[in-house]
Amino acid sequence: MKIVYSPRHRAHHARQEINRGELVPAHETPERAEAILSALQSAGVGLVVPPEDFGLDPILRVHDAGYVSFLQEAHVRWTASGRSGAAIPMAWPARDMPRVLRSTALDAQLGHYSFDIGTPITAGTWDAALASAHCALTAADIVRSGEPAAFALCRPPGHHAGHDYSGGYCYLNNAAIAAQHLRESGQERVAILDVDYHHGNGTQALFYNRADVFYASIHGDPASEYPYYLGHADETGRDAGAGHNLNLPLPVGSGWPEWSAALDTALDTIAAHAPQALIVSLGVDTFAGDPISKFRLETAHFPQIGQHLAALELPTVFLMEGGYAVAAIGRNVAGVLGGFQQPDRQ
Ligand code: OKP
Ligand code: ZN
Repeated sequence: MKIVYSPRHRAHHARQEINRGELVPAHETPERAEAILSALQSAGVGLVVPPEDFGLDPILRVHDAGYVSFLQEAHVRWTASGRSGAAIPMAWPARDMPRVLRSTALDAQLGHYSFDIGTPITAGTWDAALASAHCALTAADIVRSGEPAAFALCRPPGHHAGHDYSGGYCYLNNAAIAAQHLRESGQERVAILDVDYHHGNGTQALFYNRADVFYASIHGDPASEYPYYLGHADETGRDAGAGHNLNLPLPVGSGWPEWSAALDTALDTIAAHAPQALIVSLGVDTFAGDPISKFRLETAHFPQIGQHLAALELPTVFLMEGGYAVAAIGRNVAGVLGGFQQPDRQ
């Protein structure tokens, strides 16, 4: 399958993040994408192609225009106000404060357009995020044109970003942008399967009241795991979207037996919704060696994930989300895609 990749991801490079109350080296690094690219090339997964330029239109079908403008300007404003490094939010409205943005202060806007402190905006963040979304759109078009699958090597990731907020290393919701694009180019029903360790709160929220995009996620139980405030099993959709959201939270420490049982449930439910296309939010932070996650999948399990997905026999857009064990991320992603392409060989 084709691999859609842009070196523009490198423009987004935060050196540090705040984790567990400490300033630590960032986990979401350019090396992640480079490691995936070289592993996919070594494994012969497919031709590497650049993203097409879709401009802003398909982004604005999902995200708020004020948010998109803010992302483009935030770091320039940060620097103009005499600060160095990345723009980082530090204040958010509490429940009894109005959610409408009245202040023109940069710090008010940083808080308004985000939900955590871990998603810094650097000089190149906007360029990288836009290229990442264009990778997802290009992969969607490749599949729409008749190829059975494509892989978008998205970086930064997207599944935590909502209509008008960043968070969890995410700025633009690549999966949602690809899903909306498929919807508007004629696919009546699209399913998104999110296998990243973390619940894709942004993707869920964007489609929560819609029946045309089904969202299913297998993730660390938000009772103890990020993003904490969304991803519980009783969130099943609202209004027209009732019954079109499936959360399968698993306890910390879960391994292949529990995880693959949840995958079977997710795939059965997706099949019952009879979508015309599948988008896979592919995170490999379910790996036992992941530094910020707590499932116990081994490298040998990733080809089996691909194999299970192939059994759905749906046009499939894979796009990259998380995975932070850089030494293993390439082989784990190559494993999923290889298992999908050659299910009999696994
Ligand atoms: C992004 B993706 C918990 C800190 C959590 C954010 C994690 C974002 C994961 N100690 N920090 O879903 O892989
Ligand atoms: Zn994750």
